Amino acid sequence: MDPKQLAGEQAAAYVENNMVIGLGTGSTACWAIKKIGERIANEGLQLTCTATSIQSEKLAEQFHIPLTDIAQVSSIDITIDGADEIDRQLDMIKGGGGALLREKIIANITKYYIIVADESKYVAQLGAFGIPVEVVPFGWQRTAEHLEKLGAKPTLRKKEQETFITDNGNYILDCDFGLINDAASLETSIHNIPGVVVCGLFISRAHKLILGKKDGSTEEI
Ligand code: ABF
Repeated sequence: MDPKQLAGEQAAAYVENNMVIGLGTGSTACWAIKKIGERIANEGLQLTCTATSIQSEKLAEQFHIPLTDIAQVSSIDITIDGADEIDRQLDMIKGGGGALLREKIIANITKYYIIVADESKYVAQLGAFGIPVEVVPFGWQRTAEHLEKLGAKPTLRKKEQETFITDNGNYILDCDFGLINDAASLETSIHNIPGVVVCGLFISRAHKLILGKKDGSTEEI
């Protein structure tokens, strides 16, 4: 079985009746969303679900999961989400899918944040994957210059030769900082730059990591 499917389906087993659930973004979280949809149908689970992106909203619709707008949700019991990199302290780089702002807003109100990933995402030190930084379009070039002063090589994200626009109407600068030594300080420094909406460093937010492995096993950390 696909390691992403292994991890996603194992995470879905943590969902219990009457919970409030956050539905993450990405191909690994997709498997959890699919399994949650199956459990609702087979077990008659009563859940309140909210989504971290238009992509996960569409998956919820595809798998017949009724959604509640985030405006009606003050706290979330479990969110199941993916990551681009996650280290031994469960600090992460997220945002490769462009959903980092809504993911971080939902992570902030989540009691138990479960990350699902294939083992390639589990790293000794963050940074091989450039940090996605969501920025407002106004003056993005000046924002990029501030990120360069922090040591980044920022690249404006494109999709099919056009500037990528997030669900929130913003741009993303993918910032190569090299391997990161003090992720918590870097997250704060990036967030202090005018024009930055959110950065893709998620520090001390994950409660559990479920890794799917090529040998068909999983590991919970
Ligand atoms: C999302 O999951 C993003 O934060 C991250 O970029 C993505 C990883 O996608 P995948 O599971 O497809 O590798 O939450």
